[in-house]
Amino acid sequence: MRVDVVSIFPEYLAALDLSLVGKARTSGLLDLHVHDLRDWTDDRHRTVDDTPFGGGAGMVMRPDVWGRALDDVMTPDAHLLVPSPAGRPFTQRMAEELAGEQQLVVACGRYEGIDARVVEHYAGRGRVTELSLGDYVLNGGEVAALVVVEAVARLLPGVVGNPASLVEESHGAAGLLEYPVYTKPASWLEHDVPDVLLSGHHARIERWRRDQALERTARRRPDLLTALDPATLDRHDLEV
Ligand code: 6GU
Repeated sequence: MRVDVVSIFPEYLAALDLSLVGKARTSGLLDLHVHDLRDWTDDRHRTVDDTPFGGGAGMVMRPDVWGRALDDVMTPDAHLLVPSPAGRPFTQRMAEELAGEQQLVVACGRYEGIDARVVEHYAGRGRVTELSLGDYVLNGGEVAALVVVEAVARLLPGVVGNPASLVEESHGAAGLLEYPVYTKPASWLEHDVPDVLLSGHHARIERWRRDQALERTARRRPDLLTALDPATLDRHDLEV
């Protein structure tokens, strides 16, 4: 997969050299390019923003600069992502869909955002998604670019060493939060690992983990429980 990130702070994306994403790049599974938006400015001050029509606080990013950048970077089948607190919530389902794309282009806005005609223009020619990380305000789209690239890259075949670790995680197919996990030592500061996990009884361990996942989800994310397909629940689940 090819990913292009355009930002006025390309150094912000340096973290994508590290860890699993960094390895995916060096192994050729992820072809990632980070661009400086100012490379597409045409004035001595390398201006990317101006005052908002209609008045109000802050500055808005100019559509002409973004248009030149995106025309250069986007291939005909690119999916354009525009991080914004006003976007659709970014979810694991969205990451799964994006993992099937040929090219993702992330347009990182700053200030009060990008002139709305940019999304309008590219939405008329291809796929465009404005996405939000959650209900809070960040200073720009760079953190969202890091989040999207990491969430999508780990779904690409071969990036995560053991594909089984993608199966039983939070926001996976079960629609539940993940159960708690433990390792050695079995006793630490008077906190003991639950006996069932030391029992070697696989059916009981599996049942205990499912109960924990259900309880956790009910307490922390009741919205996820109500969204579950009742057909995925077994008789025992209804007693938890
Ligand atoms: Cl994607 N961008 C900005 N600027 N703020 C946000 C966000 C994105 N998601 C939540 N807050």
